[in-house]
Amino acid sequence: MLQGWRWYGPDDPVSLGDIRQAGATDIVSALHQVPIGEAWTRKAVEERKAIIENGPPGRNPLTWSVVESIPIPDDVKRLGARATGSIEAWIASLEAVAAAGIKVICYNFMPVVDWCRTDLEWDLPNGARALRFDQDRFAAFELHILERPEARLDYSPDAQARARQAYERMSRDDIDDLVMAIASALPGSTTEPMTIPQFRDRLDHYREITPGLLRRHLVEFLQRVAPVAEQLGVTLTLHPDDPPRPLFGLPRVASTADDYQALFDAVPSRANGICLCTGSLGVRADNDLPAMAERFGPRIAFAHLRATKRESDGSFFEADHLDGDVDMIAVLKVLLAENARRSPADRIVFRPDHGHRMLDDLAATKRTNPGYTAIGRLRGLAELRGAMRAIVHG
Ligand code: CS2
Ligand code: MN
Repeated sequence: MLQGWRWYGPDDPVSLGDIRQAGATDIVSALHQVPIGEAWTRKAVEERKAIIENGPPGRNPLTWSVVESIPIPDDVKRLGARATGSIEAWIASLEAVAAAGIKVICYNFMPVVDWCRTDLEWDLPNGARALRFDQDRFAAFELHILERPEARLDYSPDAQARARQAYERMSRDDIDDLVMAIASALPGSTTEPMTIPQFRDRLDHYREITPGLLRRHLVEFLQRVAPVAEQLGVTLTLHPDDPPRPLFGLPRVASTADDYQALFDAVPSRANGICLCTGSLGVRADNDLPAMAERFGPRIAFAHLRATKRESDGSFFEADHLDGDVDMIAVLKVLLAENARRSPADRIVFRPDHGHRMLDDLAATKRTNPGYTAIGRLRGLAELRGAMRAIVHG
């Protein structure tokens, strides 16, 4: 498998030189500067590719192998095939990417909020810091900050009482941090940052969108884009919902094996693929990750390998890459076997996802993207690499 690393572009505090030292060979990047919904130009893609691939002489080469993500604008999620202009712009971006020889594109279909956490600097017992989704703090946000009218129906009286206590414990700064984490869009998010009033408006736009309708819109989108991707030899990989369950009363349709199966049945094109994110999917105890890797093997072009640890109330945090609830060794075995069956041009790219903030990255002066520190991900990648080497060695 190819060792990938997400790079946010020239402003990323982690440099391409750092990535070479981490031992990764493949870059996962996107034109994050382009507003959501605007078509990427071939020129802009070529410029980014040149920055990545024309490294200093004598240094290990890097290849831009995966685009993560071309964002899907809100109207596609709400209107499906009727969002013609947005789908056409998305196809133009896909064509620009394909013209640069990049064969894998990641995307997701989460409405209003992309990946979601309540804590970006949660202290681990070893002194490092992790990302966390705390169910009570999340409920406190919905009930007392966003004040979503129907939210009460989603929580038992007991959960509501815990949310109130969590809210009452928060200082003004805590509240600001929580709003920032949830509403201001985390790094790489494919949804827009929002103020609280904008958040309420966006939720309002989704009133009529049932899970069935959202799935239909995803299928309509794929029916339009997959033939173009197939023609160009590109695989589209759908990133799972993070977390893989409805949030804010909004439907989510990429959370389980059944969700993915429904999409593959509706759009059998070989361009219709999956980004196997073990951390996102692993938040559900009923997602059997080695079984999913086995079942969808040929459709996996890209993998995010990280591990989450679930708590009984629905909270979870990002554990060390080999020490969460997912059986990472079993997943690696399946992926390595799948990869070995493929031609060299078709190898699976994986990246470590969401590392801890640790060692020098803890310095207050250090600018880091939550989950995307150099050292934490280097640790994750090194552990995965060691495990893979041991598996292949037998
Ligand atoms: C991550 C996100 O949530 C996750 O597992 O991989 O960082 C991801 O970048 C976004 O959801 C967009 O793909
Ligand atoms: Mn992921």
